[in-house]
Amino acid sequence: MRIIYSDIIFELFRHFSYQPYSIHIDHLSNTEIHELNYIEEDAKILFIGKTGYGKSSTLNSLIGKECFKTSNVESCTRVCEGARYQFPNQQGSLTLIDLPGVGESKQLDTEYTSLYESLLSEATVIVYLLRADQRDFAIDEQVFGSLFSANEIRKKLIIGVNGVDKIEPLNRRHPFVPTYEQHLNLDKKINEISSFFSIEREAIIAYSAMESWKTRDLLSLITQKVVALLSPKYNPEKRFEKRAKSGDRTAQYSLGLLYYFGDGVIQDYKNAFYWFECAAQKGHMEAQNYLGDMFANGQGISKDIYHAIYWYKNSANQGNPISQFNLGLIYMEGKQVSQNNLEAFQWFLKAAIQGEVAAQHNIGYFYQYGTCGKDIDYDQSINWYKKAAKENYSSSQNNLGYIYENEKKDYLQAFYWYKKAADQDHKNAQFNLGRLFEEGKGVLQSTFAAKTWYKKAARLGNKLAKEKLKEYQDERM
Ligand SMILES: Nc1nc2c(ncn2[C@@H]2O[C@H](COP(=O)(O)OP(=O)(O)OP(=O)(O)O)[C@@H](O)[C@H]2O)c(=O)[nH]1
Ligand SMILES: [Mg+2]
Repeated sequence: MRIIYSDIIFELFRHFSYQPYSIHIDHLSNTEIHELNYIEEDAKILFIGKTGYGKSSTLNSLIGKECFKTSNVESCTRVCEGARYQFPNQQGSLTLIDLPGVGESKQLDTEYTSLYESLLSEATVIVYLLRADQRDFAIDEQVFGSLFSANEIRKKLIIGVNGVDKIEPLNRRHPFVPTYEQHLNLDKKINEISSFFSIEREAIIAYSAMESWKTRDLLSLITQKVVALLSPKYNPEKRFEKRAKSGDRTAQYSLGLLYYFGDGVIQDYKNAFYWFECAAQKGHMEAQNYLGDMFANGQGISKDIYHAIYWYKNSANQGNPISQFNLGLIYMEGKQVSQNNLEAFQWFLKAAIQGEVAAQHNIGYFYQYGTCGKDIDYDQSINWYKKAAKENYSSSQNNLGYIYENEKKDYLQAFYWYKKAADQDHKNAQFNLGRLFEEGKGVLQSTFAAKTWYKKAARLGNKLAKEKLKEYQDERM
């Protein structure tokens, strides 16, 4: 079935006829086939440009058969047709798409240009055709200006300079090989095109469809671009895109993560937000937490603490300790919602029970100071701090030291915990340890050791340690 382009322009890619031809297999190297095999989608290669420049002829040369109608007297291609090469992985394919050419009449140009426009964003690579023997770029300049100004589109662009056999001075070698003079003129032509259209030379390829000269190189260039733009090896997002688009929430979450952290892709909060939201709506617990983060921090969406709480709660109620902790923090800090220590305590407790060390510390703190609507309870406090301290959470170790020193008067224990935190560069613990040495509590008195720890703490910015050191200096004077 052939479909006339104007019938269903927007549905074009989904509906138009792909001929069952495959690309001339000799035109692809084993390495190229191997690289293409990683791709699990259809790479669409558009051939566009002025009528009669050899779009259909180029496709015929790449396919190795006269499948597309060509003519040297009248504009020929009136419909969109394509030839598809299915990759050995049976998942992806490469489709070469022949389109009608511009330059026939003003009215058709407007029509065809809008046809091109509607296809560009879905195209993987666009091959824009020029002729080696052409001098006038007026129409091409217009088409370029209206179609290829966006960077997104330009990175898909290849300029094919067809008809190299027609470049002056003509030669009659058979098979065709350009002469030295033709090579020189071709080189000049390519430079001219490169600067006229502001396209790097690497994206320009000269060939002759008629003589099948270097059409293989054209296919190589197309393949390289397809691989660079679609292969999951170079585009990590491609690993998940297909499944994400078909509604797989795990793939949607993974895609969200890639964009959120810019992991192998350009960091893009809008995209991250989009994919996290898709996954979160489907109940993905971790995606719900990230969505909460994005609302809380105003990433990819305007800051909205109530939406943040909504998503954190969804995630927390599914048992996510990170969301439980985040909710605890929001209510404890009371910056954007009214402070509610009781609510904070309840969320922290849920997270703490699941082993979230920062939450265990906060529960310990609430019991140490009785700031959660409950009475001070040192035994409870010690119990929670110890859980976090065993995971090397230095603030809990320091607070344990403090309770043992000041409430339990167990200086050996105090020394033990301060030392653990001090060894992890906890500056307040270093100061506290210095004090124990100075006062000989839980350890033999040692001014030297006291000074050593004060110095460490002072270096990290502990003010009390600085004052202590100053006192020592003053005593000496
Ligand atoms: N000498 C020479 N002639 C070519 C070459 N490529 C195509 N032609 C001729 O140019 C004429 C037009 O080629 P087509 O392939 O029909 O051009 P098209 O771009 O598809 O044209 P439309 O379908 O009208 O847009 C045909 O007679 C081709 O034989 C080439 O490399 N060298
Ligand atoms: Mg044609």
